[in-house]
Amino acid sequence: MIDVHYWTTPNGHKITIFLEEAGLQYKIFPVNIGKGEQFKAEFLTISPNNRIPAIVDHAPPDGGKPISVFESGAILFYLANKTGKFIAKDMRERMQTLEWLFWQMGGLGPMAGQYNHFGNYAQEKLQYAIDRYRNEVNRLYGVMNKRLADRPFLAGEYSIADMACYPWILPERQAQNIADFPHLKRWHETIKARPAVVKAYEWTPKINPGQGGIRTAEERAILFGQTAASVKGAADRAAAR
Ligand SMILES: N[C@@H](CCC(=O)N[C@@H](CS)C(=O)NCC(=O)O)C(=O)O
Repeated sequence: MIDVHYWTTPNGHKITIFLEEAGLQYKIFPVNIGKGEQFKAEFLTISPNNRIPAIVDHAPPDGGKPISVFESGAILFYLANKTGKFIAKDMRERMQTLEWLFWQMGGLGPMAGQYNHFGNYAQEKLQYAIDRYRNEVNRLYGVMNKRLADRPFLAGEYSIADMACYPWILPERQAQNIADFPHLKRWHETIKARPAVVKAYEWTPKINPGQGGIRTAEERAILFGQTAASVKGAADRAAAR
């Protein structure tokens, strides 16, 4: 059994997609990041960066004690290694999968995240920041579109690289016109129709029926007001218990 510490966000969806695709047994532990549950002491012991997702695998492949993993890319890599699925065995193809996985983790995810912040969430509209991140997301869409022009998936067969990227292609939220990227559009539609992907997204209305972005001042303060003091505060609270 795998415990999934999860919220209904793109990085959370990556993991439920893998688990559904691989048919692994898992249990969802919701971490409501709008309410600050990512600062609970028990969560920080497995996810010291106070971010979802994180997993605990009670039956790791080495037969040892349960293992926890945080960072969605590391989790996908762990699960691919555990199951031997969605990552190529051939060294060259395997490296391509990792290249595109790291590309998502270091590029598409952070840049789209910053666009979401400045374009959708920030109350003060800073045109320079909005343009900067919308353009960068546009460039990254172009990179993916080109890559997908002559292959069905990012690294040969459908893999953890596709699972990492898919939840982050949100053209409307990212002020992008998907029609400008026909190969990306085809790839996105193909993955969206996969039964495991449909199932993975069924968690959203169950866990977070009011899904719809950050609305309250409290949610803003929790998510956008973090400093080192937030992490230290959580550690102090845990020590005082
Ligand atoms: N690089 C991390 C990013 C994780 C991340 O940013 N998670 C967001 C939700 S998508 C989160 O937990 N936010 C809580 C917070 O900002 O305190 C990963 O891929 O796992």
